[in-house]
Amino acid sequence: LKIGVFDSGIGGLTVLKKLLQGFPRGVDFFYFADTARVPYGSKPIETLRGYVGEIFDFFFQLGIDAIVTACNTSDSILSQREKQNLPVPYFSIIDPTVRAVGSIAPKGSEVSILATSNTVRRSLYLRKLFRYENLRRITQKACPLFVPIIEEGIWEGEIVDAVVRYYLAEINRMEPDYLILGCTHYPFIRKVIEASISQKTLLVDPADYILVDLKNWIGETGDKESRVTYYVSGNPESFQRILGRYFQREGNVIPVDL
Ligand code: DGN
Repeated sequence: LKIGVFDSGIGGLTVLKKLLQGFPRGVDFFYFADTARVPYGSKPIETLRGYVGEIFDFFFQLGIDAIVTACNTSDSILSQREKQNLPVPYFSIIDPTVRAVGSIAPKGSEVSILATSNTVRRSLYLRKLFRYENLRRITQKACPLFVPIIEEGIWEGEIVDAVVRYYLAEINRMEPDYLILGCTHYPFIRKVIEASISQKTLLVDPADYILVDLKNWIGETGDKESRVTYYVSGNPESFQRILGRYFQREGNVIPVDL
């Protein structure tokens, strides 16, 4: 079974990590990182649609069986119809997260979403969560500095502390019951975010829910060990370094010129 996983950069690795834990066997993962064109967070929507279309075409040439969106920004900019009309199943990261939070949150719960500027502009989380009557207040906050810092390999220390403090000040005053990490890069700085928020706020990592959806679809897998091939549009060496730091091992990284 061939599964294509993509992100603008290294953020989707936080999703891939959970997918590998969920599927130690039976899946061939193809991870595409558009590192030459990251960040996607504030580029014009039409430009991004072109990028995502190129990544999908690349996946189709590889003969993948399904697409897992490890990028909330890309998930936000595609229409429902575009997702449904793809030749292979498309797994949204936003939809299962909304369903999970909407169904577990007790009456009167407050939810906040941290995401890129484009995800906030498209407001998919917000609009979908609004349908749940048990949620009282839903807010979102764009954190455009997070992705460049994380792509730079800065995952802790004073720069991260300062930027987290800057973006989370308002949320910390509101003390929401749930805080959704609405960008797959953010789990890289999860510890810092966790340390800065109220004890009563529960952090939600959407990767947990896309995994559930994928599990339901795949069912039983074969017993050959799962493996990953990485494709990057940018510098393969710097991507390899990140893999070493994040997974404690190197990977098979192939440069691609889209
Ligand atoms: N990691 C992506 C997301 O989940 O939205 C986007 C990061 C970016 O390119 N700004």
